[in-house]
Parts: sequence; C-alpha cells; structure tokens
Amino acid sequence: MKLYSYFRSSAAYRARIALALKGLSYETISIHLTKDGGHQYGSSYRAINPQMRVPALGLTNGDVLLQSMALIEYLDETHPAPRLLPADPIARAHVRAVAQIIACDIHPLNNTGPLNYLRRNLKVDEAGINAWYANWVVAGFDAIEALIKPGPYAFGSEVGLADICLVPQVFNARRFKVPLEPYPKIVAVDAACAKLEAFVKARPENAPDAE
Ligand SMILES: N[C@@H](CCC(=O)N[C@@H](CS)C(=O)NCC(=O)O)C(=O)O
Repeated sequence: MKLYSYFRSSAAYRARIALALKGLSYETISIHLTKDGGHQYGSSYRAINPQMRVPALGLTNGDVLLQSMALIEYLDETHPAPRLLPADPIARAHVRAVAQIIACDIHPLNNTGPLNYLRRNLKVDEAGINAWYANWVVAGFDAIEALIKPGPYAFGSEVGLADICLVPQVFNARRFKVPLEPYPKIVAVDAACAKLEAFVKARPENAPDAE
C-alpha cells in the first residue's frame, strides 16, 4: 500500500497510527502541503485525489481511498485485529461520537484551508487565528473531557478510533499552545497512548518526511 501523507497533517497522522496498530507495512508518498504553494494542488496528485488533501491510501489493486475515517474503517474491516471499534453497538456509537467531534467538528474549522482564508481573505492577524483555533479546540475538548472514561485509553483497556483521533488533535493543540490543564482525562489518554509503539512510530517527527 501507499500512504499519501504529510508529516504535520493530523488526518494523515490518524491513518499512520491505524496502519501501525494493524502492523501493516506501506510506502510513504510525501505530499508537501506548503512547499511551492502546496504540492497537493499539482496535477499529478489531483489525478490521485481530486479533493487535493491528505491522507489518501493507494491499495495494491490500484484503488485509492480518501478521507482518514473512511480509510481507517476500511483497514479495520479488512484487518480486524486488533479491532479499532468495540463489538457492542452502543459502545461503538460512543467511540464514533468522540472521533467525530474531532474529525467533523474541530478539525475542519482549524484546517489549513479555513485558516488561510481567515488570514488572506478576511485579513485576520496571527493573534486572531490563534484565538479562532483555540476556540474550536476548547469547544470540542470540553465535550470530550466529559465523555471519555480513561482506562487507560479513551474508552477502556482497548485502544481504538477515539484514541486515534484524539492523539493527533492533542499534538495540534500543543503546537498552537492551547492550554490543556482543564483536560486531565484527555492528557492522561494521550500519555497512555504515547507508551505504545504504534503511536510513537506514527508521530510527526518520526514520519519519513519529517522536517
Ligand atoms: N476530513 C479529511 C481531512 C483531510 C485534510 O483536510 N487534510 C489536510 C491536512 S490535515 C490537507 O490535506 N490540507 C490541504 C489543503 O487544505 O490544502 C480527512 O479526515 O482525511
């Protein structure tokens, strides 16, 4: 398999964690999101992913899967061990809810595109950008802090999709200096995951294209 990735992309970070948890080997194709205005916009990558974002997963049959949540669920369905979603439907819905708070409610508002639009089109300065960024992390983390039950992972003793989404979002929150003191449960889950080899391997600084 080929993972179209960028070391600093938190959506690609999710995919890297899932691949590592499943013990799957893959080739990293680095798509630099800022160099030369962004290599994701070039015609060669556009032909692979018309949405021009990372991650994308190139399968051995030539198919390409887009969207981190869709490709992670594909990996979970095709390589069931270790499972990333609980067997019980109610437990599964709780895990998906936390994953989606991050993937659907926090990340899209704080992604490169919206931040650049604020900067370039609406002339928001860096202080304003940081305030916007923190606002959506705090709104999401307030809810997640109330929802998770560290044990030591977000929903008990099995690491899963909620952890896969949470760890990259915590990484980003630290990068943007969002205070994490109000979130002891989130910080504890992040620390528990940091002890797992798969999470270490997937970290941005350990990605083959790290700068
Ligand atoms: N919902 C998508 C988000 C993918 C996404 O937006 N990736 C960002 C990096 S984290 C990207 O490629 N941005 C490039 C751009 O917006 O030009 C997913 O989960 O895969």
